[in-house]
Amino acid sequence: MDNKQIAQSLQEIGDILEIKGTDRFRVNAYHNASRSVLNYSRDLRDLVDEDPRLLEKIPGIGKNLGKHIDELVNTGACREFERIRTSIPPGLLDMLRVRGVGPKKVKLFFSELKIKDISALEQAAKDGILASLPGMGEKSQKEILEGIAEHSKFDLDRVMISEALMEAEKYIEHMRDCSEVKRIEYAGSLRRRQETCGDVDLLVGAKIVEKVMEHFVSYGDVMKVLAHGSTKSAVILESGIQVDLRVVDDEAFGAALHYFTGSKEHNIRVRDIAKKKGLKVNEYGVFKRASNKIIACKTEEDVFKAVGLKYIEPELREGLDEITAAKSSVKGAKGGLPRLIELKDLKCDLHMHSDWSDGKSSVKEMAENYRDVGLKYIAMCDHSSVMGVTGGLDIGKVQKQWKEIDKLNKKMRGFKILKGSEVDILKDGSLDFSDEILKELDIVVIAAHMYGRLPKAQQMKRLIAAIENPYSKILAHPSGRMINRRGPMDIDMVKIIDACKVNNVVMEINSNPLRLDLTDKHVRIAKDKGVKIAINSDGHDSNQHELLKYGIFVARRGWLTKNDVINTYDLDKLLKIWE
Ligand code: DGT
Ligand code: CA
Ligand code: CA
Repeated sequence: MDNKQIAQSLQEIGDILEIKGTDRFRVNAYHNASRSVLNYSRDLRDLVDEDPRLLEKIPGIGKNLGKHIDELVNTGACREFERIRTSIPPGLLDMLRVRGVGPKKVKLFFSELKIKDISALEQAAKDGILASLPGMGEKSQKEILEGIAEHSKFDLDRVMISEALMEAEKYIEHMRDCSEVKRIEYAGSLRRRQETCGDVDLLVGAKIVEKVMEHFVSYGDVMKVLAHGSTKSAVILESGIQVDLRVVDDEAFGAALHYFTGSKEHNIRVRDIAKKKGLKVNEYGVFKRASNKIIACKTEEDVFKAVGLKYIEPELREGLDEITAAKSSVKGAKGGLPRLIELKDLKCDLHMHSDWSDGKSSVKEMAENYRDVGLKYIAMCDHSSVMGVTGGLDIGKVQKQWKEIDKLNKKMRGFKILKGSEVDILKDGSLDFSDEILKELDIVVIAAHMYGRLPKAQQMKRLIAAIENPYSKILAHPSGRMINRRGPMDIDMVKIIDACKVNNVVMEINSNPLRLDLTDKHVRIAKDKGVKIAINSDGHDSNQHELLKYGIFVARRGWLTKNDVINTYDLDKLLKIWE
């Protein structure tokens, strides 16, 4: 269990206690402990290894909780937590996942109406009886129905790519300890960099299979072994993620890697192309149909070449038009395929927060850490004043921050901090700063954080008014969606893209793995319409430049080259965009 999972357990226990009506003090203790663990800089597993008593040094964790966490870390479960968890009907916990429903409401619904799960809640809302409960009303009843509709749309069996990637990398590290493993890669949707993954597919090239399979199922984070076979095995990890393993002869690794990377649609199209050439493709290689003679299998490059295609990057293998673009008959080294942008192409990050608003690090720490990974400049974009809850900056504070930035810029050589702001789009589409401030800012990132549920026509009018503001430079997280948590605003994204084109506004790929907004599909539409894209970390911590890779994944899935992304520009060129 990592810190995040431990924090989730603590949060959940706090929620259960709150539903049960346990005293405030105990409830708060769990919730505070959860936050504290989440923010703790060291891995609790290391702490427990060193000395479990060190747990008590974490703010909000005393002797008792320390013991529970120790047990959780060592055994993957805690008897006390299990006892609490089974003391309420399991459906009550599911209800907490509906937007707008917290522990207090679950308690209310259960105690007043004996509502035990989401379907009973939906029925009660439809029957109109929720509205009459104390503290409720027609409006909150309607919101709950909307929350349930939204919840049912999420595919909670899929995990965010960041989680899948982390689990895959740890597993691969474990697998490398097995001397039989000659080659190992992850394949499937993770390798294609899809925003969520149904499972993690690992592929190993080896000569002797049994030892590899033994090593696979004996991994410490395995919760359940689903299959333990001679070519295939599958497990569920503590985190709930399923991992499939295929072991193939390392001589045929390329063919297997291509097959298991998919997508299924891509594979089908490749097979069709091969068929027309009298060839057959499967996970073992490319064969001549007539003689069954193998002609390629060692590397993916060999496989593509054998069927008359240029190498197609995994991110493009969705069975769309990548095959047509990759035909060898198309001129140029890459034919009709784009030379996809890479992480190393980025020169700047244009959307991040410091401790002036809701970030955790100082402007200086942000600048130094982003500089140390090779960036040449950043735009500090703390929130504007409406975002009071996140410590949004009023005009006075903004001007004060400018002084700090000027000072830092004098000291930092070969690196520049731009003065920016993430300015809120107000309900009527106006921006949360006056023109006097806006015109002084180097970078104006506009974003909608509130009023996400306005009716479509009103929402469109609002966003387009903001895009038309002459000071708007970048539209941040354009849809507002959060993966598995909150759907996008009710808008016509293609029209928003058109408005950005007309008004010379750059659209952001927000790299936070929970957002990944714009989506790959809309990125490609924006590119085709000639709208420039920014890839930003939206970092709230000086190490969150690490998130940029997820933005790059989305950009690559949207067929973007270096030229399509403004973060690859030198500062002079960047500022000319909006001249
Ligand atoms: P996921 O797991 O839902 O996020 O998506 P994938 O693409 O990782 O799908 P998965 O794990 O079911 O299978 C991994 C790859 O194996 C898939 O992308 C292509 C290949 N594959 C699986 N089943 C078939 C199939 O029936 N036909 C073909 N041509 N390929 C398949
Ligand atoms: Ca998969
Ligand atoms: Ca799979």
